[in-house]
Amino acid sequence: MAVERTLSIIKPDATRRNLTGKINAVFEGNGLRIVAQKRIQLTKATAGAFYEVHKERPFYNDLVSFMISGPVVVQVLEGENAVLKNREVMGATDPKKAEAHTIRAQFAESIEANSVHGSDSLENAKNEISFFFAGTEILP
Ligand code: RTP
Ligand code: MG
Repeated sequence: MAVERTLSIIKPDATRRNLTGKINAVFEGNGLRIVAQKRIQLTKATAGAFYEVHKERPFYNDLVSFMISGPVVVQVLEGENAVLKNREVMGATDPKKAEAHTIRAQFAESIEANSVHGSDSLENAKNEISFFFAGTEILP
């Protein structure tokens, strides 16, 4: 297995409920190391650009509004198989369908306010990490 990096975002529903530490404990407990992290307020332009791939989806405008409704924590997670590992730890998009031990099953409010984002492929992870972080901000 290869050591990979993936982009994670703790979404506004979770920062609002003071869940950053609990979510980070799940990452760290599953062998994902937080090698970069910052709390930021996304703008409509930034959130819109980040979710550009979903532009034609019916939930796009709502998703952008939700993502700018409060601060987010953007982070780089590193570990063996980090992209897939993080997707497993996050659980299904819809918390009702997520396995019980996952972040979304434990913390998400709805299919939209689902507490975390995680890159879905190694290629997207590289692009998403460079969207938010300079190389010098990542400290393994
Ligand atoms: P993410 O990109 O945030 O890691 O989540 P994902 O891959 O599990 O889900 P994706 O299909 O990429 O959708 C991105 C985000 O859009 C919101 N969403 N809302 N209202 C809806 O039916 C709906 N479907 C998706 C969620 O916040 C989802 O995480
Ligand atoms: Mg996705």
